Amino acid sequence: MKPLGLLYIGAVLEENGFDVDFIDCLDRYHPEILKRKGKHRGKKRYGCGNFYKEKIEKPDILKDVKRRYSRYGLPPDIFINEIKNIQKPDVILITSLMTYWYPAYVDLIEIIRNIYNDTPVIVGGIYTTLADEHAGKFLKVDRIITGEGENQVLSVISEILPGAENNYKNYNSINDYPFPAFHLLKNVNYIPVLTTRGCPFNCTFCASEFISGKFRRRDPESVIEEIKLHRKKFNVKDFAFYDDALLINREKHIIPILEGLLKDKINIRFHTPNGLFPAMIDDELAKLMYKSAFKTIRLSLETTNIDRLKDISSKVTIDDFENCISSLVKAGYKRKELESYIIYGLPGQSIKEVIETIVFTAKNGIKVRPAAFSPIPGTVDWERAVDSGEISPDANIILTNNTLLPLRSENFTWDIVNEIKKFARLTNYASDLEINIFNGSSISKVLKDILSKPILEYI
Ligand code: B12
Repeated sequence: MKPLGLLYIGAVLEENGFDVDFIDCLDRYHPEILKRKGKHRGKKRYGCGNFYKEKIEKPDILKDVKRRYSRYGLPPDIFINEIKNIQKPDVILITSLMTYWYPAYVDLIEIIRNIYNDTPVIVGGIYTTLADEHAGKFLKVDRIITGEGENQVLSVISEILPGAENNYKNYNSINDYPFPAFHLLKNVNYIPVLTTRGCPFNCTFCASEFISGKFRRRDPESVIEEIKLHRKKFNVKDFAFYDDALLINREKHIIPILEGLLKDKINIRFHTPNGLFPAMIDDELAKLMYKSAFKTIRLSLETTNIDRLKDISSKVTIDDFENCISSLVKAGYKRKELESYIIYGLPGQSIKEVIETIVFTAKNGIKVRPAAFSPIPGTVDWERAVDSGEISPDANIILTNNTLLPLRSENFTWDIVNEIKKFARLTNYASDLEINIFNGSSISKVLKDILSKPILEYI
């Protein structure tokens, strides 16, 4: 989870003559963090790993929830040292990610205000874009920016900074943006890449449309140049695509990008933590992905309920999904190397549907990653959640956290969510061992001892 948006903003500022200092609050390798890490588990494959966290007091609204509440990333004392160690800035820029992390932005701004009371502070990002009114109320800052920031940051600085120029560069297209300023990070162990902005689909639960606007693709040549440059500059092998719709217009986009990179034999690996559209993957693309060393492949399935698939956006059918798996297997992937995202907790969704979807992925021999629904204001599923009484239109944004689904849903209680996760772990384990646990074998009987009644009823 790299702050890619802020690194784009950093690059724009540097390109326009600013000196930039950068504090990464999610730096897992900060020397002070490493000293304190305690139970903090170490590195995982491909540059992944756990964030440092500290248990903190729960906000009142969560007092009765029997779960720990933690702050992830740099604790305040380390952050304060960091900010005191840099030269007094003329302007402070902050990014925001998930909306329901807003208490962290509030705390951070309070700390900054205690140190630099008269320095202008500008905040942008996903939270300010999706919840601008809320941000305006809760964040004590000079400016709140919504949407893409590359041009806006320069015009806002021109307005609010005494002595700033007003003839900064104007970026006419995403191809004009400089490459993100990864050199500002202390440890670059993998690199995120964004080859497009936005998404042409309009899934009922997704907010991409409000964040990124119209779908746009970068020129393949520029993406190739960026990846080659960063491979060399930071000596990293792992590249993670952050695109919403990486495979759209594949003939003109991902295919030339991958073919261009293969020519140079630069020894890199790709990861797709944000799901791929299965309908776009046929034998040809699967072969190219295998050759290009795609190592983490996550496919957006969402559900096997045909009506819901159509309702969500019609971007995938069960046939598309099965054809995609068979193309990937033909290309050389083992089934256990493939993962599918499924969603649970959508308004009106039954537990049965979710369990059936997990069973479907397990029968296909692939892994499943269940993702809890997080209602986002403005989306179709937000309206549905409001209409069904699951969430009040003026609910505290904290309650939209995906982890808090059981607080909103009558069906998806804490026990059921735990059972779903346990069931998914079990089928994933079976996928690792390459065994089918649904064929009436003695193993399938053991399931009865492990799983609770409500889940077994659906198998
Ligand atoms: C890549 C991605 C991920 C990655 C990592 C994200 C990251 N960077 O940390 C992964 C796959 C890990 C991920 C996971 C999840 N994600 Co996600 N993800 C995205 C995605 C597709 C792109 C985010 C991104 O990096 N964009 C690229 C950068 C360049 O854009 P940006 O950050 O918006 O920055 C621009 C502007 O905002 C602005 N800007 C930003 N900062 C600043 C600062 C200043 C000062 C200024 C002026 C401007 C500015 O300028 C930037 C450049 O143009 C978005 C959807 C989207 N299209 O935005 C969802 C999204 C953010 N994810 C979402 C969700 C729900 C999740 C999950 C909860 C899914 C799940 N159920 O498991 C998990 C949660 C992870 C967690 N730990 O909590 C939701 C957020 C919902 C919310 N309530 O906030 C989104 C919006 C998708 C959706 N469903 O609509 N995600």
